[in-house]
Amino acid sequence: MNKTAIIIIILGIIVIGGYFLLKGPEATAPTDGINIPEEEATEPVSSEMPVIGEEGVEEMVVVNEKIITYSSAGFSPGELNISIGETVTFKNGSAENMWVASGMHPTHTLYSGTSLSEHCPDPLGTAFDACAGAPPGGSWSFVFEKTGTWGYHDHLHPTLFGKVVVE
Ligand SMILES: [Cu+2]
Repeated sequence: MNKTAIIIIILGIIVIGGYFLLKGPEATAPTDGINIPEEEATEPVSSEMPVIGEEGVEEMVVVNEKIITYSSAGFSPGELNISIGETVTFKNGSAENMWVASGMHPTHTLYSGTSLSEHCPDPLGTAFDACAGAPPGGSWSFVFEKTGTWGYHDHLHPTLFGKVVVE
């Protein structure tokens, strides 16, 4: 056997050994919750699984987010039913800016009881009015804290509108 063959064999052993070292113990198949030995049951969850509260995980876990997509044809779905406290994200899939705002155009008083000139800008997000245009590919999110049927429109294209029903 020449040196090269020996080196190849040694490298192979290192690679295979390293693979098993990195792979760690075989994952156990999920059971129906019965007969899990106490040791396994108390083991921490696999590090590959996101855990709420861990650093960097908050962005991945968006609770109760509903999506409405905007295009040049309008908002889709045109009517969305949600529960109070839920977040609706309006995604701009059109080629122009999108300014989501509560009815009625042009004052936007329906949701907040205040007009555009009174509630904009709205950094706390209380008026259901983006108060600005989101660019193509951008989005705008709003948390609905009031029950009711809330008509809205694109302030830049007021003929395009929809409604969010909050229960
Ligand atoms: Cu408007």
